[in-house]
Amino acid sequence: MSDCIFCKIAGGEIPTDFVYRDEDVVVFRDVAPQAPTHLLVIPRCHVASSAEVKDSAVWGALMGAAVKVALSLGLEKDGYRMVINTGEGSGQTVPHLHIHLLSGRNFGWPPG
Ligand code: D5M
Repeated sequence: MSDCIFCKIAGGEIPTDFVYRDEDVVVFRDVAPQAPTHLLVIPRCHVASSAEVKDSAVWGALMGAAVKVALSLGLEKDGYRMVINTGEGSGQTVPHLHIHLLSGRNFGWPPG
């Protein structure tokens, strides 16, 4: 999608230091980190939100990449949290599906 900032990041139009890339997924650092480690895991294809996923293979690619990156960084030692905001009411601000991968501090429950 031409005016989607995450499509531009995935497509290389916006220079980005990727933490991980494969043919379906890219992972990069959140510009406004909410934890010492705060990564965004996104599909290369444009999907507006989790509610818009039509192909379940997207979930396999996204979750597989997220856990692979988490383990490669040793985040399981202190724990990590994955968050998917869906829709404005949840706090979603960028309408391109993304998993927040957060670690490096204690997280409260229930989430705010
Ligand atoms: O999360 C959207 C997240 O995307 C939010 O934490 C800021 C981040 N963001 C927005 N633009 C950028 C760029 N250009 N680089 C890195 N991170 C970015 P949401 O769940 O939609 O609120």
